[in-house]
Amino acid sequence: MSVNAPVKLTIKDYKSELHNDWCAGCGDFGILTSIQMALAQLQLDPDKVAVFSGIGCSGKTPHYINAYGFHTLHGRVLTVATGARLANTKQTVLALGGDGDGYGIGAGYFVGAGRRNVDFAYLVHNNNVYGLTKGQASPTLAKGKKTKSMPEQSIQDGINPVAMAIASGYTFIARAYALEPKYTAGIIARAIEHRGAALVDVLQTCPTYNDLYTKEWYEGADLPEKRSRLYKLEDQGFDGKVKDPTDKQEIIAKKSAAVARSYEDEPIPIGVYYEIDLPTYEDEVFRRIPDLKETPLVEQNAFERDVNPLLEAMR
Ligand SMILES: Cc1ncc(C[n+]2csc(CCOP(=O)(O)OP(=O)(O)O)c2C)c(N)n1
Repeated sequence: MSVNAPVKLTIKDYKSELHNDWCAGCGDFGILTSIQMALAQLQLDPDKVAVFSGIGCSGKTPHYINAYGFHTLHGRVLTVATGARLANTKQTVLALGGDGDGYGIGAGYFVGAGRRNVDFAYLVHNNNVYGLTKGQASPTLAKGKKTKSMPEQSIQDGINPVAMAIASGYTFIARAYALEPKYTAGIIARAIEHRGAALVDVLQTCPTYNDLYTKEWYEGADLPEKRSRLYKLEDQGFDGKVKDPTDKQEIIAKKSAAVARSYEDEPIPIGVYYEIDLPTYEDEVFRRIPDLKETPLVEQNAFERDVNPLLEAMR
């Protein structure tokens, strides 16, 4: 082998040495493996990847990935990920957190990030509960449902993350299942490669607090012929990709089809619901401040910038 032969990165290259303290059988393990598989699939240098998380069991994920990482504040992961991406547009940015983090306390930021279309991939570990704080109902748990960690049935209805993402302006929207890492890795790789804000809502089991949506439930262990409660959109010929992003009618048709599928609850569709190629927030920043394209903010010396034209304009 030549000394200059490129080194092929494998899953091992994205694993950290830190001790993992998730519960045995947690769906977070499947999501972690899926992320590492996706990074290896794309052969991304760990130095060029930054992973941001909110607070929750899922928030520990960056600790277990060999890349840059930042465990931020509850519900604020998208604000930090947005800032980091804009400061260094040479970095691949992954944001992740729980469904409580993203769709509850972080819901306003969720909408704002979709509107901006900053180029990052956001993975939501959707286990229907607040895992870290002992299993209270999260925003995705439907009205009338009661997990073993709740004293009563949920008093309010659940939200629909896919429909919420469509309405907010995300340009890549998918759903995956934590215990199918190979498939989930493929979806995550597509979300990373997509230019713009990508959401992957990952259905995740919580063996400690959620006794309703278990591995056995998702995989239909109780159903005739053990028929899975999940199906893949592409297996039914569904194609959520907008071919002509200037065609309003096509956009409306594709958004409507995605929303309709997202309300199916048994079986639940997984796969890519919607995808469109639109200018990103960064494109607009580069149009206004062209030198940021070649030299990201982190590589510039702010003190050397001539701020006089800006001060003049504000006079
Ligand atoms: C501002 C703020 N409010 C509340 C909390 C307490 N808290 C920590 S994690 C969490 C919810 C975690 O649930 P989720 O986001 O679904 O993640 P999971 O633990 O299930 O991965 C809450 C309410 C906090 N840390 N900060």
